[in-house]
Amino acid sequence: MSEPAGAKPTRFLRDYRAPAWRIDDVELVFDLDAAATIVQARLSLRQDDAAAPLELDAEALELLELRIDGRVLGADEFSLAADRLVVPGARGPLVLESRVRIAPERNTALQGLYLSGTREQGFLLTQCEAEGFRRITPFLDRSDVLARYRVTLRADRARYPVLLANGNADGAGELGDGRHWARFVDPHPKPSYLFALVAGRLESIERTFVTAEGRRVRLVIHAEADAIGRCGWAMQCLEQAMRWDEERFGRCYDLDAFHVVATHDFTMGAMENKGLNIFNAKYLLADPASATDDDHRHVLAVVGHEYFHNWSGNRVTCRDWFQLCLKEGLTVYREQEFESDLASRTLRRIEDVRLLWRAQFSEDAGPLAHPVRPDRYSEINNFYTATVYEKGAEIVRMLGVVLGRDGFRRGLDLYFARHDGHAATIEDFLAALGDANGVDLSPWLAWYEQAGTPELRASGRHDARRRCYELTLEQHTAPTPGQPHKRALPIPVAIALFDAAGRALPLRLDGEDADTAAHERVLLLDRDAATFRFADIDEEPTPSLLRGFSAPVRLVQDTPPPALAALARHDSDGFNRWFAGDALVRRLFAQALAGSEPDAALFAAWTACVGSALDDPGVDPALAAEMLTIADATSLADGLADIDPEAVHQARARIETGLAVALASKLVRRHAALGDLDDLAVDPATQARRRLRNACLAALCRADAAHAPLARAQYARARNLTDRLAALGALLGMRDTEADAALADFAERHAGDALVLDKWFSLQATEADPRACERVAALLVHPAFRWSNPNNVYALPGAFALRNPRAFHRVDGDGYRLVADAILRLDALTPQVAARLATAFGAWRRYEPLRRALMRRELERMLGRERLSPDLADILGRSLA
Ligand code: 0A1
Ligand code: ZN
Repeated sequence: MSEPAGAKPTRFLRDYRAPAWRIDDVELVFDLDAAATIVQARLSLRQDDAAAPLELDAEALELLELRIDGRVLGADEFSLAADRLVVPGARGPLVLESRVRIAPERNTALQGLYLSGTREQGFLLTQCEAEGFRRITPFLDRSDVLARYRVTLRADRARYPVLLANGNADGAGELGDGRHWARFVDPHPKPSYLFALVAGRLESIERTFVTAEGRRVRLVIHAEADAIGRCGWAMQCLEQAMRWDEERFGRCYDLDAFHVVATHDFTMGAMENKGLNIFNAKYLLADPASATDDDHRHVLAVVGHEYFHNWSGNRVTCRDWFQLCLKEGLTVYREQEFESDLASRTLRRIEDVRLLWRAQFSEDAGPLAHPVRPDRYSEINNFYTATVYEKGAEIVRMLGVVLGRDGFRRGLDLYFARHDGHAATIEDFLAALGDANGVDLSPWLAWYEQAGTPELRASGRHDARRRCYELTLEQHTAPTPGQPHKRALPIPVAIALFDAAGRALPLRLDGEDADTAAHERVLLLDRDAATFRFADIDEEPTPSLLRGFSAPVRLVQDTPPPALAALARHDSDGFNRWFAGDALVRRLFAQALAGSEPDAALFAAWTACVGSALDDPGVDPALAAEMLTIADATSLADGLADIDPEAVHQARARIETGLAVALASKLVRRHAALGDLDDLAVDPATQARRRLRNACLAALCRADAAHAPLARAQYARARNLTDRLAALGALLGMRDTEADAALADFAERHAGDALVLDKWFSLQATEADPRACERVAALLVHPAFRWSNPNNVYALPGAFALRNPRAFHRVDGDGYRLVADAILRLDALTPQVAARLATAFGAWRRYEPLRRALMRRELERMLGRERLSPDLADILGRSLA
């Protein structure tokens, strides 16, 4: 397959070669200025392959001077093309010195050194993952070149009072003429993608943390003056994350200072630069007035995630970008465990599985499907995907299930000990985990190499005469691009069997010892199909399968509805209670989509389960809220062909409204009973109750317009953002006469607060109404919307394209046109963001013929545009292939 015009050439994992040259030490001197920054680099290079010429990555750099061992090179001694600096005659070892000029304020791609905010007020910062460092200085910009860095920053003191880079501070002083300098030394060898600097007018808050090894560490969070007051929560999260990683995984911090910086201009969530994490403000700033409960938990998770990278990513890094999941899958898993230990394990698991279904299963079902470890890529920035992150974390979770908590810890200890200070591969990871436990984990490589969501079929049969229960498990994975034939994968299936009274039965497989029987166990399906026979089972049991979602598969089970309903009421695994409810919803949805009246008994069984969760004070309110919240339209459409999003919406709405109507009186009661909450508390228990109260409110407003006064009153009284936004959403959803006034009030109240206005944009962009398209078009010219700001883009056209299937897929094609126009406009500014939006068109072949044709037309229109970025060209090319 050849690349479309504008795309970079494809790289293949099989072509990996160790670097021919290496860099041991790096000295950098920056003369910082938004319009023109001068970067001087001094690299100590070693040559490992005598035949290989010296080739450095260099992009968007104006080269001023090049020296080798002190001698200035003439123009005929090197060549500088679009992205490469070649010095054919160079022989190592040598010292290469370069001086280049770059223009941070013109860098709208937000990779390399760029300006956050305005030229007068903003600050300078870097983003180097994956390949941004080559936009700062010529370098071997690959993750298996690990070097020690010494960095000097020089800048005007008044304009750039704060100067930061990775590592420990190593002096600072005045330069005269109003300028000053600061030096940093990072003792840990690191790849260039972890380099960072920050310079500007920033305020800070500071704490001291003493590690379990006795190191005193300065923790400093930096933000612009108007935001520093919202950093306290993040600081608490950071301290918790550091302590947790010591206790759970024995990992301590390793520098004298840990800096965290917030920016409003960032293409992703945050970045784990060594000792100098940089955060999208969205994932760092939080207080009850300007952030929701979900935001508070996201800050906890992302602060944890970036901090945990210090070991899983930084101390042990990736050999090449094909191994991206090595650091991301493991770190997402660590982040999930952190939040599960600190807040609610069940809630986090439900949220992760919802995300997996919505984002990863759908990615795996279309032309952009790729293995967790891709074997090829054209633009690596396009592989920061749900597959690499979420499915990558699922694989680590499965290994955790199979090895057990202690075994997994032993394995991880060995992995960190073996590879500390080095760049590793997935094979290294599996070998360490396996060696520490005396098992061969190589069959698990298949999970990393094979794309697609496996389907797991489960069917059970009770044999009364032989007093046994036979469970047959079968797996099948459909072909994905480039992988027509799939192998069987090792699939851990956590299981319990319940008797009619809801008691878990002892699980003894035929031939096993009687006293080994546990009440929950993990079956490993490691071939196409297998039958497991449980002994001493006197009655037809209710199987609870895939407990805690023990594998990222699509479960097809023949469990009858009454058994699912029993699980939804009594399963001792909170996740599986919700999962059983979801299975009932999907059956009802299938009936509604087929145009038939949903089965009354099934419907009654489901609403009774949700109702009992609502009534039962012993049920975690967060779980009750989740049971009230049915799967989103994208996830309900999983596995369907010829999707008609309008029909999906109608079928889903019918079930959702039906539930709310059936439970109306219970909802009113529970909503009222939950009324008495501390508005400003954000502890997990209060958050859970607030979540349930707002889920009740949303359901009531769906059931009957007569409940509008509840939402209006909550809007007027709300003292925190969670409640105010929930009320606004309810009013908007029911098209209340006061919705527009409330929208206007909200915008006025939060004017000037970019993060809150982003929520206001998103709420309108995701309203499940075809007219959202016109609303989004109008909001694109709102004064608070800037095309150059990725958060604004994700909040408005992004939310519309990726989270409003009903309006995006409007049958007149206006939704598609709007988004395609937005993508083309963005491509000239921030290609990475444009490419992300374009994934909304990826699943085009799964829609009914009319929409399929309309989507294809937009894809082709975009691809026909001249001067596409490599990022966008890659997504469009793969989508149409
Ligand atoms: N490594 C970061 C995510 C990240 C990736 C790419 C970026 O720019 C192209 C920025 C951030 C993480 O996983 O947190
Ligand atoms: Zn990460």
